[in-house]
Amino acid sequence: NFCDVVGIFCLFSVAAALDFKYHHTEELEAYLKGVHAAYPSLTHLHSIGRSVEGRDLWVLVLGRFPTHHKIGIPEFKYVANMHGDETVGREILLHLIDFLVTSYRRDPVITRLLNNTRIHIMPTMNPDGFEATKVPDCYYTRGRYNKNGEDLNRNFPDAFENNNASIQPETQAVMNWIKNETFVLSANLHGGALVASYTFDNVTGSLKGYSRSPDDDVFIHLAKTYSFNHASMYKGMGCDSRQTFPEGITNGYSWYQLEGGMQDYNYVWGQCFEITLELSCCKYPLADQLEKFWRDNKAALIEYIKQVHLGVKGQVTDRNGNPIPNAIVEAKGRPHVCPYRTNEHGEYFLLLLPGTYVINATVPGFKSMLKTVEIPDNTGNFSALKQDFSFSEVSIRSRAASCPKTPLYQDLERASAATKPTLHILVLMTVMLVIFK
Ligand SMILES: *[C@@H]1O[C@H](CO)[C@@H](O)[C@H](O)[C@H]1NC(C)=O
Ligand SMILES: *[C@@H]1O[C@H](CO)[C@@H](O)[C@H](O)[C@H]1NC(C)=O
Ligand SMILES: *[C@@H]1O[C@H](CO)[C@@H](O)[C@H](O)[C@H]1NC(C)=O
Ligand SMILES: *[C@@H]1O[C@H](CO)[C@@H](O)[C@H](O)[C@H]1NC(C)=O
Ligand SMILES: *[C@@H]1O[C@H](CO)[C@@H](O)[C@H](O)[C@H]1NC(C)=O
Ligand SMILES: CC(=O)N[C@H]1CO[C@H](CO)[C@@H](O)[C@@H]1O
Ligand SMILES: [Zn+2]
Repeated sequence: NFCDVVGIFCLFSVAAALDFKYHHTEELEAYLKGVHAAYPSLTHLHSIGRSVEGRDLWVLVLGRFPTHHKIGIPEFKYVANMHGDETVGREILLHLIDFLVTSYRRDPVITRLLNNTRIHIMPTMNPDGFEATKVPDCYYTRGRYNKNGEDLNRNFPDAFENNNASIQPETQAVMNWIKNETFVLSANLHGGALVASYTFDNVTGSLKGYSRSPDDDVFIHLAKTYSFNHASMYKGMGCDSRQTFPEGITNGYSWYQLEGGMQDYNYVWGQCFEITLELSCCKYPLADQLEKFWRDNKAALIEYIKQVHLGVKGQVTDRNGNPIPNAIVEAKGRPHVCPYRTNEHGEYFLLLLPGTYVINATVPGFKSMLKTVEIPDNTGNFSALKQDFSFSEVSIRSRAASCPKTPLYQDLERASAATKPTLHILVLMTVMLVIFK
């Protein structure tokens, strides 16, 4: 690590300093600042905004180029503790940080992972809710909500329905952050159950109990990557006998419907595949269990990050080799209702399982370019397949384009909607289950 490399006595012996205990606001900030001071070239620490009570929303970025995006290096994120009383994720992300920085240049796999991935870690999205939860408690408490009493995982613009909730500062900060970075893959850490849940959470009409996205196969793979690398999640026992999850995964809507969730927002408007990880039956367990939670999740957290290298990536350029932003790049047969577009560097990233795909790159106003790609099983390779597109007839930058933040799937689904689930079933499900995701 850094201390070894420069051969000085290290003031911040981070590994030894990180106990298995709960880190409150000041301790969490001190820990993150200590890591950054000890590993200044491997980490970047910044606050993406403030909570209602003015606490910083810290993000530690790790990677060979932590301060900025590099072309071809995908951006990954973990967000924990958006429900302030769900605390396991908050602590295990600190241990993940500790593990990553201390393994760099020692463990060849972690070294390659950090050399080829930019990893953003937000241990708490709801620091006020955490501080409001005074003592460990397995069940739901008011600390779930932010200081204004809003559930942050119901607070995002919804793809299916107008979401009336007024956007909270914590939500706005995350929305700005998502807009600012080209995130490709993400997970959002919760507690109160033991399952990996994937998009969609909401739906218009009845889809026979399953709200399928065009990338359902990829989401199932992502969720299973977590559950099967976890000590017990894959067994699907859930937390009580009334609720089992085969292979430790579930479609979000199949479990229960929710509106304004962060994972649907990431997928629809952030071009980022996000899943929701429920990591503990007890929402806020005693600190003496944290070491076991870290052990149970460590391999899964790492394997999940590696999945950011699935599929295909590349750049779209014009005849002068200049990047074309806002070009639409999609795999044929899996259109996103808000089409995925290249970033300011003309880059695209599409998470796809191994197989043959036709990639369609379209610069609005010009004709499309189609390329058939054979995506190998190369997750161990720390790079997606590379496939660039060069538009010889284009020499201007395309106009800026964006999707409106209004519901998108509504009309699509209503056209084919079957009967809606009856209202009393919805209400019952909501009352019973609203305390998890
Ligand atoms: C990782 O990057 C560092 C810094 O550029 C380089 O010295 C090292 O060889 C790389 N290691 C691997 C395994 O890619
Ligand atoms: C919430 O949204 C619905 C449908 O968009 C609208 O009819 C209703 O008036 C809104 N309620 C509030 C309190 O804004
Ligand atoms: C957005 O990106 C810029 C440039 O990398 C950075 O300075 C700024 O802090 C970022 N803001 C957020 C909210 O992430
Ligand atoms: C390629 O994508 C564009 C933009 O989404 C679409 O209009 C066009 O029909 C697609 N072409 C094919 C052959 O799928
Ligand atoms: C792994 O990456 C190397 C270079 O980055 C490439 O030559 C090789 O074909 C890749 N292997 C697979 C299986 O994708
Ligand atoms: C269109 C639709 O069914 N939207 C639903 C999204 O989720 C909320 C909360 O469960 C429902 O009230 C909406 O009807
Ligand atoms: Zn939660």
